[in-house]
Amino acid sequence: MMSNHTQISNSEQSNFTSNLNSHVKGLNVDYYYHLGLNSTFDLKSNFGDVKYVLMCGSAVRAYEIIQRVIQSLKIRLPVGQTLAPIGKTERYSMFKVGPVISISHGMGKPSASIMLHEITKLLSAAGVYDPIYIRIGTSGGVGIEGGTVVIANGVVNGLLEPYHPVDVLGKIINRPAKVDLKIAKEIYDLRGDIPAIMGTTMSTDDFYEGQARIDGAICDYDMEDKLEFLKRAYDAGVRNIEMEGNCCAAFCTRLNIHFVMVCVAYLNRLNGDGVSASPQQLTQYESNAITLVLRYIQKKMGLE
Ligand code: R2B
Ligand code: URA
Repeated sequence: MMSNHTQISNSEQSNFTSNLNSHVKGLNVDYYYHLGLNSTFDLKSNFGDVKYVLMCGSAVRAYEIIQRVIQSLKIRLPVGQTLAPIGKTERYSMFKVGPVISISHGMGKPSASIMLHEITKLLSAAGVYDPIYIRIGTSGGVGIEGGTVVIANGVVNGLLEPYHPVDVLGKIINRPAKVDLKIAKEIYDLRGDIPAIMGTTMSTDDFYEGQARIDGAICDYDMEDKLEFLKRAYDAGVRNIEMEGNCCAAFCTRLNIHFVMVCVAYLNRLNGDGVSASPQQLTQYESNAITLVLRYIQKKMGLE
């Protein structure tokens, strides 16, 4: 039942600008407040060539990702120069090289949503056409080993529904959350030696109770309840759990922007709750998810 809802691609061409809020066009200046930028900057010359928006949780990872982009796209920075974040960094960190933006969205859907609104308006004002948004993340696996990369072929919320509920004017709007299956499959086909699968990703509103952990400060259920829920999720196709995917997917579905999500599993949640892998191991896991996405971008840019 789930897959009927979740396995619908965004359309081939993403003319997202025509779907944007028309009130924005009437503003003299549009403030991308949390990014520390506004529409009076020369957005066209600085951002007009963007094609790929790589989104991740932390500022540190956004920097690591852009360093990997520089290497893999063979971009040469002027000698002695390092890449600086664009705009302000209190909330998010954004970097750009060539057609790629790497930007952090923080933890959880409210934080991700604000970043999505502002970067999308900025890209529209810059004249960007048909961008691809890719979330590169970490997650807990369900029935898969730590280190496995999950390329989402569907996204569900913590109720196992393929929606992202948004409160608007005192009412809940259940926005459908879909991924671009064509791009997801293309990325999967580039896995080579990287352990990777396609599966449904569950996006929750919390790391502990929302993800059926028994090691949070509050837990009103027992181990049996936890495993019953995780097995129910597994049976519905869920292979990993994280905290922003359905918000990103629903935002992109609403605006007709291509969206895919590539998240590595840190652990198998059927075996435990604590993230016990070593920092080196976790870095390697994350690196695998980044490598997969870079293989896709390299292929699209003819750089293989
Ligand atoms: C994955 O990891 C974070 C929680 O540890 C959260 O942002 C997510 O989606
Ligand atoms: N991120 C999550 O949201 N859950 C996990 O279990 C690991 C990383």
